[in-house]
Amino acid sequence: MIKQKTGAAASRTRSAALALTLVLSATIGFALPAAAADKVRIAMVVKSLGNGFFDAAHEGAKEAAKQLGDVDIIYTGPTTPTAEGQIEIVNSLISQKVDAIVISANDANALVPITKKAMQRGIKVLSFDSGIAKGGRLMQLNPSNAELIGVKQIQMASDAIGGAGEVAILSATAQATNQNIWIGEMKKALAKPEFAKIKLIATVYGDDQSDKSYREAIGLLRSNPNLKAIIAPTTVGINAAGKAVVDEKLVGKVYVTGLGLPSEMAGHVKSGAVKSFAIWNPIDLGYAATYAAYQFVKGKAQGKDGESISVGRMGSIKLDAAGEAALAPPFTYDASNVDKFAKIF
Ligand code: RAM
Repeated sequence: MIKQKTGAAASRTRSAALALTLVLSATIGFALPAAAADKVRIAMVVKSLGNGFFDAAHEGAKEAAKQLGDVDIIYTGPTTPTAEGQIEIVNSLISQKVDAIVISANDANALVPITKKAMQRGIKVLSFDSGIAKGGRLMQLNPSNAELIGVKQIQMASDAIGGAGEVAILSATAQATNQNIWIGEMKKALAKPEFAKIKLIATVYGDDQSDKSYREAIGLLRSNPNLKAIIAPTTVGINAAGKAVVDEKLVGKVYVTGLGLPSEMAGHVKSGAVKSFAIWNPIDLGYAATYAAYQFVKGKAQGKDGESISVGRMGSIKLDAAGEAALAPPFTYDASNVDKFAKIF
């Protein structure tokens, strides 16, 4: 027969159980940080938070982390796209002793001293999307070939306006490495005979902020009555320009093109403000950058000229003499396919 425990015996059992719980939680308490310390900590530092393009890149980073199994992602960035904000963040990541930093830089040169410091402390620094100058990172992952991105945008503008007329560029920040390279390529493309009738009349900067980009687009539209197209090589800018064209009742008179996210651009294609735009897959870009960072941490990549780095489901990337590699060509979106891709990014 099971005897009921006396009060004293029951309380002894309770305290034994409590002691056991304490021992267990102490063990787990020690075990958890030890397990976390075994993990590779990769920080993704973006130009600024709240940008859908980088949210998609973060999705890719998380996918790579899940596949690799022993990676923790720290997703971070300043609230506005400034080099100063990123410098502060990198400084704090150095104190946190992360293993790697993958950064889309707000300035090619201003970040070099701080990322050099990070590398001296053993942190693997890679730039992706918007690069850091060669000495400040181990490699730069470009989404695609820069010339292709430049020509593509001029071609789309030309197609939209019948091959002739005034165009203007609405960019991100004036220091953005990637946009400045693409603007240079657009200017080279405009020098080609097939685009001789297209005239670039202005380049303005919306700083990858929706409100500033919108105001800059309105300014372009109001002060240039003969403007035929706004080319925005930024997902934030192109979205704001599409809205400005609709609000100014200029659909059919001014076309917007450039680099956009299908999820943000589907409405602008429907309104008629946009005929076509392009982009690469930002999820793939974030995935490949994270995967490459892991290879550096594990000593499987050094950043040498000609080196091939395996990037999981994306295959491998090859570094050139400038320590750069590129992913796939940009894809074009229009009324025929934008809704399908809007569900993805
Ligand atoms: C914005 C950012 C990013 C750029 C895309 C196209 O989201 O400026 O750096 O690659 O546009």
